[in-house]
Amino acid sequence: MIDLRSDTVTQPSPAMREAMAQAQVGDDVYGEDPTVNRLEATAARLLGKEAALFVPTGVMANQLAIRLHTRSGDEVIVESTSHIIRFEGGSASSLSQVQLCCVPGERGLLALQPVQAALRPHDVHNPPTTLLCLEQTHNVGGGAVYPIETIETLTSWAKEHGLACHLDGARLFNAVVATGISAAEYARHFDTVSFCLSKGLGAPVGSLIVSTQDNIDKLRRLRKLFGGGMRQAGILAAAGLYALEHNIARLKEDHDNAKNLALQLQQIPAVFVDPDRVETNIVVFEVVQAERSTPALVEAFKEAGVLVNAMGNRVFRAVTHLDVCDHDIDKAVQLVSSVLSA
Ligand code: TLP
Repeated sequence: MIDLRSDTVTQPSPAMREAMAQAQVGDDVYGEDPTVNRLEATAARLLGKEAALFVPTGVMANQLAIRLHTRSGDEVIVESTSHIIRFEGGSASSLSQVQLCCVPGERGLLALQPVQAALRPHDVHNPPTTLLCLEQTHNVGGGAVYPIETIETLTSWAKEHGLACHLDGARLFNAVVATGISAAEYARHFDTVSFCLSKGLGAPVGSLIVSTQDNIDKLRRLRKLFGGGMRQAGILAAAGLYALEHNIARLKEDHDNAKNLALQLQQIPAVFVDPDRVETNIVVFEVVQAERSTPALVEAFKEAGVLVNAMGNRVFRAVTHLDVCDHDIDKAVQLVSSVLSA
């Protein structure tokens, strides 16, 4: 089975498991896990921030950031197809009692003018807009990379208007590898940045959130409040350290595989895909075939031996990662082609 549903599906490699087995651990709620402390220091250094906090998931990282930067009744500007609105179970409204203002973007990327228009004037009728969240790379946008200039424009404007800025950088390192711009250069524009170890970086669990020391102290308390205080988490942090050391540069292979996948899919008459839009490790493609429904197509691909996720009406997402190689890509295209010509 060639699993292209997500880069979350990777198995920890034998070397990563060995690093986990050897990890020194302690009780992290007491701040005594040396491996977690080392991971947090490494993440802070990599992103050029004062401090970092290890959390179980990307969702928790985003939700902690929202809780940190807002008060109940505030409004948060997000892009309409962002992970925060689409895939986090409504947690921003449930956990932080904020309202999300969804601004449409182009492939998930916001432009200044519609964001400016979303800012509500100070008025007793209006919720205070206190936070802007961006996503790098953009998941539903097909792994699209925010140009650094756009980030600068949006965040400068936000700061001028008193909004805090959070980056959901679940796949920030894909952007780093695609552009050559450092994680610290991206991070410098934001008050908080989260990134995931459990996506392209290949760790089984974990995300980090980086910020000032003062914010991280507050987030540490909020993490406890959200039920995310972990004990001998060094076993997981060791996987994260291994991932940061060994699995960043190799993301280029995933990007090459994704581009190759798009170029080959483009040759299939029933498929529409624009390879020029494939900037990182996500390929969004459409099947132009009216006879079969979206779930029927997902099932047919699965029966043939390829797993992809449906993203819309006959629109699918294929994600490359460290457990698929170039041969798997060739094979996946053959299988998709055979399903569509059947
Ligand atoms: N994305 C998952 C699913 O939840 C859709 C995936 O398969 O792509 N931010 C972004 C941009 C993400 O893509 C994800 C996970 C998260 C946050 C949440 O991370 P986890 O799953 O660790 O909570």
